[in-house]
Amino acid sequence: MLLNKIENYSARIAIIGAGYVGLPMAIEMSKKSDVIIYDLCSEKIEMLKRGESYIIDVNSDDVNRAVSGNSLHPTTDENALDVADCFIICVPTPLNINKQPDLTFVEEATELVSRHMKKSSLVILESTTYPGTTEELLKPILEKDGLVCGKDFYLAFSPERVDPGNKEFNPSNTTKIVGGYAETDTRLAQMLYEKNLGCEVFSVSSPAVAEMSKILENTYRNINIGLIDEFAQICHKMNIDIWEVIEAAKTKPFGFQAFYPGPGVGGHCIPLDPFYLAWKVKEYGLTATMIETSGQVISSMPEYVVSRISDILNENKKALNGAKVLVVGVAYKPDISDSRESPSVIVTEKLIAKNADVSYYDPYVKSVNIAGNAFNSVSESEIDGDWDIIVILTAHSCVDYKKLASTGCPIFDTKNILKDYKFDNIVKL
Ligand code: SAJ
Repeated sequence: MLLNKIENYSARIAIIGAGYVGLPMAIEMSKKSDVIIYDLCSEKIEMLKRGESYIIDVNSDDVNRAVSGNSLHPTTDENALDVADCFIICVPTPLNINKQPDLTFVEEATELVSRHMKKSSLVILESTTYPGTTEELLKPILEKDGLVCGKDFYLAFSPERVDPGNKEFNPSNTTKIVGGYAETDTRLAQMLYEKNLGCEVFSVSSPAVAEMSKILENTYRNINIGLIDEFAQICHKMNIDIWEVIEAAKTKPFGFQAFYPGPGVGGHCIPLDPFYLAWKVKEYGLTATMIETSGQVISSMPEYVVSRISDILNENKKALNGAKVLVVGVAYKPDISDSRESPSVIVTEKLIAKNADVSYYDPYVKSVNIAGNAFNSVSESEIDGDWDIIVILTAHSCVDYKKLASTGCPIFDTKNILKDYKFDNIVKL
């Protein structure tokens, strides 16, 4: 009986996808149960086998301990999944070029599970997706050999809540939402997380409720970031300091949460997840107006930043064409090395398209592909070089901002990280 196996930690868990969601969870769960972590990428799996981590929130000692302790089994061999009782799918859910959901990874992972799951297996999807995915896409695939969901296997959705780089919250102290196909499915998923992560588990009545709650979480962030980005543009035109406005609004002890403007929204969640819902609602003859509008504001930010850079150069009698520009920060947010969907990359591509001579400095990102070319970060010793403008796009905490502020070059600070330096050469978003 699966419930008994979960209760006595003898249920074997297979995590499909060794990324920023799957790996931290696998490390945590392997402290209590036997965990197989499967990924298509052999480099990742070989690193894990050597006890090495490639995820900022997972240290190699923990990987080494789990692997050498034989409680974590990294593999690219799908046949290793035959012994698993529980499958947790943690694969990417990107958008395609037309901003439509691309569920290829989820579909392939589900097909993989269907080839190796056995009677009474529990299958959980964690990848962020539109409401309905678990029951409309996964359930038919898993039932195709005549198995019946809720009887021959169990199915649930539980949204991942990983905040890359967050030092305070991790899988064991972040409440987990679970929504199963039926009560038994929910109960099994709840038990699996409670026993193996030790976190609070909040059960809901269906996978769709759980899927929608995750979309709400990330849409809430997307919309509020779009709002503050629009406020930043309005305040600049009205010659009002948006950063002072936010600090003032923050003094309200209730009913307000501060968000901060920037060059756009990066990462593989906030800019993408809301558009899973915006696409799905069209089936119901609806338009997700707020999501679409916020998306337009956010997507306009890189161009807006480039126009502000051009204005600053112009005030210094310089053209953008040929200007020596130093971009500080290409990661999509502070103190991480991930540059996926980074607005800094988009801004840099736009600067290059206008023939600016662009270099970048990012202590976390040694090299990055920009406009089809490989760029390497300049060293910290070069940041006080002879630049026509320095543009701060990501506010890593380890950068020597005193050195930057003292260069005397024009600086465009899109994250107000230089708020303590009152120099005329510093311009804020
Ligand atoms: N950003 C702003 N202004 C803000 C906050 C963020 O411009 O006030 C920008 C950031 O610079 C970044 C982007 O938005 O480019 C996304 O930042 P984020 O921290 O909101 O998003 P992620 O993708 O790193 O992590 C989020 C989680 N973040 C938080 O809860 C704080 C959470 O929404 C999800 O658990 C996670 O994505 C996910 O995987 O869905």
